[in-house]
Amino acid sequence: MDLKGKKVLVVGAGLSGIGAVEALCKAGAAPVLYDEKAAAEEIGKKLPDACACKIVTGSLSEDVRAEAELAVFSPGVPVDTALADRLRESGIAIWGEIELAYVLGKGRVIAITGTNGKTTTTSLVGEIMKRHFASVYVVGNIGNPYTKAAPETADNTVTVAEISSFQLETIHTFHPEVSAILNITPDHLNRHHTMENYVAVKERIAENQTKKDICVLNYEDAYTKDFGERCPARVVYFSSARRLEDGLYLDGEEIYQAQGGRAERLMNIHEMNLVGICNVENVMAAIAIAQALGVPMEEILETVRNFKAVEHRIEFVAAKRGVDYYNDSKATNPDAAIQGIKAMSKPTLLIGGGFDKESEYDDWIVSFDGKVKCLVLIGQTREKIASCARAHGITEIVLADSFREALDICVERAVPGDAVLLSPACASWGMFPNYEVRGKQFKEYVNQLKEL
Ligand code: UMA
Repeated sequence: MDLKGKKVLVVGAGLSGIGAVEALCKAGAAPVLYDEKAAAEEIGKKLPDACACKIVTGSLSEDVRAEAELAVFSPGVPVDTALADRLRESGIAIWGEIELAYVLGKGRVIAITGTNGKTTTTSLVGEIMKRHFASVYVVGNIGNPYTKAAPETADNTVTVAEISSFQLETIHTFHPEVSAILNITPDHLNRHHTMENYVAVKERIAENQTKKDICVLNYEDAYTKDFGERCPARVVYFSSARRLEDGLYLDGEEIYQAQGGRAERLMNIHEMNLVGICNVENVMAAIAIAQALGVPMEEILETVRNFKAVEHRIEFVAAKRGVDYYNDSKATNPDAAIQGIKAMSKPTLLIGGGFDKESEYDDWIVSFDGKVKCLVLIGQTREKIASCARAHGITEIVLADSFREALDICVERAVPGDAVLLSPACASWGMFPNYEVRGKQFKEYVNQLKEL
């Protein structure tokens, strides 16, 4: 589609919307930026001077909507609203920021999704690519809008995109050369309503791929294993639980790669700086992706050996007064939080709770496995989690009225040899703008703790 002169309604004035407006301006389009809640003055400050654009806030008038020739929705804006329906009824296509970036961009594209592990895998793949290729962009749900990079991409660039389920709802022609679905467990059900919808939207990452492309899938996840049977791309599986005839797998502490039943040892997991089986899976996926792009194996493994944990993902912050503090703020759903508590080996004071995404907490509580000596709960979900924990026999539960109070309680109750883990199993919304702010506040608090 030629975007020159096109009137494009961009919905949402966060990172994604601002990125979309900038890219549209560069493409010669005429964007109108609409945000239901943010103030026009604040939005104006975020836009570069070169980007003249009409800003609309509050309710959207029929006139403005009727003028649009295309709509670009931010990922946080649902597509089952009255506005989306009106646009579709008028024959206006709704693109996401990912679709827009893909249409405007060039070069090779890798796309990584999954309920958990996306950011770690995307960062690692980005590092591997940067070592091998001259021009690499790491974009998407990782916090860096794809549209910022798209106008700069060229035939020789590689774009590594972390893609969320929200972003996959609004793709149309998006066609990565290599895609990956790391795992699918219940998350964002308030937005997607059913697990079936959530799985279907995750699978869309491969919908435009052909047998010339590759899709990397987890053999141990029932949803992704099943998808492998009908995936339009060539599938490369990885497994942390069994030997595969073809693909990557973990056997004991060693990672192997097999082809037609012939296996080659790649590395020992202790050569990595990452902890937990989830990270072994992320590494295997990253290796498969990088290999599909033609990066030599020794180069891939060298980068894996040097790669450190991503901020906010089971991140060791400091040892204070004999207590280890870990920031796992990125555990915004129960499944991610299971990985967090699994990685702990000491008696743990666990901070959980936050925004209610209608998740179930039973599996998370069961995974505590006697390690949680005190469960400190915050936010909208604290009562729901507390009653679930009680039902599973957990008695040491404290409800805190603020994040600060939760941290104070942990410091008071922890003794040398304990760990304090922020791994909330919930989104941060309602108390914080995002999980990064929650994690940074945790780290600031820990770092200012004095030794006694
Ligand atoms: N807004 C409306 N109408 C609505 C909803 C929101 O106008 O119905 C407005 C809000 O007032 C706000 C703006 O939209 O001003 C926010 O848009 P957004 O929620 O899409 O957030 P962005 O700042 O654009 O960030 C988004 C992603 N956020 C979400 O998907 C919620 C970021 O992922 C992503 O890094 C960024 O685009 C760049 O691609 C964050 C995230 O939380 C990390 N992702 C979820 C997750 O990982 O679980 C999916």
